[in-house]
Amino acid sequence: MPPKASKSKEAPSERPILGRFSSHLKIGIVGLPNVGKSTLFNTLTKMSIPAENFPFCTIEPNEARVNIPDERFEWLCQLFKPKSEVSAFLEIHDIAGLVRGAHAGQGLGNSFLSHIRAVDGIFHVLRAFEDPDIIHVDDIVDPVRDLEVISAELRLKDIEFIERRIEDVEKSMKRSNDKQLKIEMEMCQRVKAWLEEEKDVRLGDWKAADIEILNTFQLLTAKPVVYLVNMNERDYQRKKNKFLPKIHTWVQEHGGETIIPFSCVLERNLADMLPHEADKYCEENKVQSALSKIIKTGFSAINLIYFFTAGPDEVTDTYTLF
Ligand SMILES: Nc1nc2c(ncn2[C@@H]2O[C@H](COP(=O)(O)OP(=O)(O)OP(=O)(O)O)[C@@H](O)[C@H]2O)c(=O)[nH]1
Ligand SMILES: [Mg+2]
Repeated sequence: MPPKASKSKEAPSERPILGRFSSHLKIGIVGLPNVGKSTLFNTLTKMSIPAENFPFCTIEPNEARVNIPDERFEWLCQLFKPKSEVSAFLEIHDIAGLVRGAHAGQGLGNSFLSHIRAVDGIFHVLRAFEDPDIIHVDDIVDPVRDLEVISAELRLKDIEFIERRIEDVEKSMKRSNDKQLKIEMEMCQRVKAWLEEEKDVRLGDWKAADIEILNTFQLLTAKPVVYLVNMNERDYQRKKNKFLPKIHTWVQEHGGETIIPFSCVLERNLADMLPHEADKYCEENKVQSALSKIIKTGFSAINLIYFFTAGPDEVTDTYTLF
């Protein structure tokens, strides 16, 4: 028997995006210590909106606004020559490294988890470069283990939040018969069970009413994620890295979000060159900066209003996975 019309209308064709509608979106750079987050932040923010076009461009040393590269916008500006050109922007936050046990206060712990709570989406930076001079907190470079560590920390923090919320709602229910409290309690129990199965909230099949409640929680695992894999320049150039196949498999098993390979070293070198030198270098070495793709993909991953075509998933398209 065919499904009822009303039911098929309800069925979501794609996973709903949790989050908020805003023209002021923030994305946080998250990962273990020493994986290249600040280096990426510094190169990304060299792409900042020029000061005269956008006041308060640099908010704090670890927060900056970058404009969203958009050829349509540039074309319109060239055509109409407006007095001021203010394009869409993304606010990027460089967040200090998380370590195992951060949810319980290890490392720089809890305060950084609260910084993650304040952003709309996450750039999860993974270290896929080996360099004995750059210490890895867990000694050996293993990005899949790192993915497990960070995602577990975010989930554990969410469980802690939900448990506290359950206690609060329970207290309120003793004082009031409000139907809304019952709905919230039921939602909290479902979210807690989901997290305890080691699943991230953003991967749940939530209904519109659920999402309305979920959005008030600002859970860490509800935030959209883009994985940025930092590799050495040679691997980036030859589109091959020994860790990439395993990262790809892990990501496919945990939501299948976009993976963007990049090279901090290359980006830093390009940022230090004059534009024509950088162009020449890229042409001679057959490489391209990944920054513009990173910004566009980050913006479209968290933006509920504008959608850019971020292009195909570069990993599955052009990278050697096996
Ligand atoms: N060899 C190599 N070194 C890198 C690369 N990316 C970053 N580094 C170096 O790794 C060190 C740490 O880089 P940061 O960008 O400060 O790392 P981070 O993730 O911000 O670290 P925390 O702020 O401590 O969490 C610096 O000495 C960088 O120069 C890379 O792709 N290759
Ligand atoms: Mg840093």
